[in-house]
Amino acid sequence: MKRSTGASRRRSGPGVWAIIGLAVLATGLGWAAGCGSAPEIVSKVASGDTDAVIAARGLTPDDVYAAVKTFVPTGQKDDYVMFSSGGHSGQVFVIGVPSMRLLKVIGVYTPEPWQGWGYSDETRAVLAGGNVRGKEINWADTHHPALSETGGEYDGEWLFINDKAQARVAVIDLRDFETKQILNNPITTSDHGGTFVTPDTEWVIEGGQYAAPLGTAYASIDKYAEEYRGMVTFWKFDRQAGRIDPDRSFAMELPPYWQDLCDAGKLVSDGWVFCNSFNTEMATGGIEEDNPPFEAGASQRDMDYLHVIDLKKAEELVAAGETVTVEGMKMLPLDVSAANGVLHFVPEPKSPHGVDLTPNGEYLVISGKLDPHVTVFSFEKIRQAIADGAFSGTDDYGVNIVDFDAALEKQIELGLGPLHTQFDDKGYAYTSLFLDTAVARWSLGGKSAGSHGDPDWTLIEKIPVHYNVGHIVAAEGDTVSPDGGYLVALNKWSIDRFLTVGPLHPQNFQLIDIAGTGESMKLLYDMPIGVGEPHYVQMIKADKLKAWEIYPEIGWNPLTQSKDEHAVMIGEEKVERRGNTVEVWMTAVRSHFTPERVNVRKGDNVIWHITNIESAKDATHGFALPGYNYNLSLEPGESTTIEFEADLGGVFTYYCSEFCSALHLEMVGYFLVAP
Ligand code: K7E
Ligand code: CUA
Repeated sequence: MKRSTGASRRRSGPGVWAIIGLAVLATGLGWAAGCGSAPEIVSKVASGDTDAVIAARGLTPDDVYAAVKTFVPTGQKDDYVMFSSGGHSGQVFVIGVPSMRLLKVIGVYTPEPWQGWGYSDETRAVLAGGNVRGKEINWADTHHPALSETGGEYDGEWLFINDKAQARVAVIDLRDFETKQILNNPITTSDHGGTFVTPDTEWVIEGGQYAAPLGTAYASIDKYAEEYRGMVTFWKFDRQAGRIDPDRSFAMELPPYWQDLCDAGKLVSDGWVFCNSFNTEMATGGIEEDNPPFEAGASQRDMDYLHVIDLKKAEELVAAGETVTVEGMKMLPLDVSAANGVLHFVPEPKSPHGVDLTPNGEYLVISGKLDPHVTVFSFEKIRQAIADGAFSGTDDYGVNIVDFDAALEKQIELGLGPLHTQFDDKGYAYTSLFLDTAVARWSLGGKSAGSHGDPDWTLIEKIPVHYNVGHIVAAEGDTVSPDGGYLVALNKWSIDRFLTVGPLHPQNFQLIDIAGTGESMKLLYDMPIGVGEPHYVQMIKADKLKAWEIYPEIGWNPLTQSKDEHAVMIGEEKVERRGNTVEVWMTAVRSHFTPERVNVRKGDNVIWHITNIESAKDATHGFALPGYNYNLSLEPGESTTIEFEADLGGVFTYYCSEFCSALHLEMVGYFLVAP
C-alpha cells in the first residue's frame, strides 16, 4: 500500500492504514450483494483505490484516523448517546457518539409538529404546565439536562431540563422519550443552577439566577438589598409516579446574589449541595443614571460566594415546619437557614461559573471566568472548617463565611476563561477555556489521583477547539465512575468552519478522543448544529437506555403510561350523537381510519378517541385535521382523545400525515361540518 501523506510521522501510522483497509473491506462486504463480489472489493482496496481517495481529498493520516474512529457503518450502532440542551428551541437533541448523528429531537417546552407535541389536547396540557401565571410561553432557554441517577450513576430512566428564561423544569420519560411534566417555579422569574439531581434522584435541583422580589411581588430596585432575593428549589421527584411532586418540594431563600451553577454532593459529600454565585456586589445596573454597568459593577470584588448547603439539615427543618409559603411553595427563610447552619459560604474567585465535583465527591472544582486558575476546594476541609467554626466573618444576611484558606486544596493555572469541568476514568479532569478557546487536560491529585502517572494537580496539555467553547461533556463525565474515551466540546458559533449560511453561524460540537494518556487528545469530528444554543449535554452508555420500540399494549396512553380508558379496540368503532355532542371512536391501521366519515353540525362539541391498533414497529400513523390545528403522532399502540368545538363549517379531510404504507395517501376520511 502506498503511503501518500507522511504517515510515518505518526506512531500509529501503519496501524491506521490496516484499520482503514479493514473498515473499507467490512463495509464493502456488507454491500456485497448490491455492489459487486467480495473478491472485487478486496482487489479494490489492494489496488490502492483507498489511497487514491485519500490523496484526491487531501486527507492527512490524522484525518483518516479520525474518520475510522468515528465511522459507524450502516446497521451498526453508537456506543454512547448524548442528551443535549436544545437551547432556545426549548427541545432536547439526542445524538449518537462517536458517529455524531442526530437521532431524535424531543419536544419539551415548544411544540414539535412531527411528534404531534403541542398538537393534541394531552400534549397541550403538558405544555400548559409551563404557563407563567396563566400566560402561554412558546419559547425557552434550556441550559442543563440531567439524567436520573442511582447511586451516582446514570440509570437511563428519566431526563430533566431547565428553562432559564422562565424558571421552569421539565421531566422526560426515557421509556418513550416524551416529556411528561413541565413546572413553572412560582417564586422566581429566572433560573440557572438546574437541573441537577442528587445521587438517587430524590431531588431535582433548580438554582436561581437573577435576584428579584420573590413570587409576583414588586419592589423598586432601590430596595434591592432588602426586597430582592435569590433562591434554590429542591423539587421532589416521585420515581413511581414519574412526576415531580410540588407539594413535597421546597425552596430556600438566598441573598440577592446571582446564584449560578449548582452540583449535588456524592459519596463522601452526599447530602450536600453546592451552588456558586456572582454579583455578590449586589450591583443594580443603571448606567443611564451614572451607575457602573452590570458587567463592571458585578465584577468588582475578587471573591464571590460558593453556597454550601446541608440538604439533610434543610429537609429536617422543612419537616419541622420551619417554612413560610410563597405562591404555594414552601420556602425555608434565609435567617432560619443561616441560624441553623444549613447555609455557609466559601469565598470563590473571580466571577465564578462552573462548580463540578470530582467523581469521588471529595473535591469541588470552581472556575472563575476572570481567573486563569481553577480553584479546588476539599469537601472534608470545608466540613472541618464548619465544625471548627473557622469563619472569616458573616455576610450582610448573617451567613457564616468559611475561611478561604481553610477550604482550599489547590489552585491550578490552566488558561484564560475557565468555565466547566468534566472527568475521565484515569484521574484526569478537563476544563473548557472560553477565552483560550481550548480544552485543558489536567491531573487530579490528592484522594482523586488516578492511574495517569502524572504528578498531582498538574496541567498536562491543551487542545484548541473551534470556536468559543462553553460546556464540555465526557462520557458519563459527571458521575461517580466516568468512562473516559470521548469528550465533546460545545462551541458557540463556528466562524470559518463550515459553508456560510448567513450571518448567524451554526453551533459546533467537536468530538475529541481522550482515550490515551499524557499529551494525546485528538480532535475527531466537527458536528455543526443549526439550532442553538445548546449549553450542556450529558453522555450515557447506549446500553443503559431501555427505550420501548412500541408501546406495551394496544390502547396505550403515553401520559399515564397505562392503557387508556377510552382506548378503541377493533370492532368498537362508532360515531354517537348526544344532543350537541358528537363522540367518535376511531381506529387507525394500515391503511385506513375507521370510520371514514364523520358528520357533525357547526357548533357541535366533538369528542374524538383515536387508537392506533397496530403492534408492528414501523406502524406510526399521523392524524392531521387541517383548520383545527391538530396533528397527532400515533405510535403503534397509542391512544388519545381530542375535544373541540366544530366552529369552522365546511368539509375537511382528516388524513394520515406519516408515510406508513403504499396506500398511505388513501388513509383519509371526511369530516363534514354542516351549517
Ligand atoms: Cu452556558 Cu452551564 Cu448555562 Cu456555562 S452555562 S456555557
Ligand atoms: Cu397511516 Cu399514512
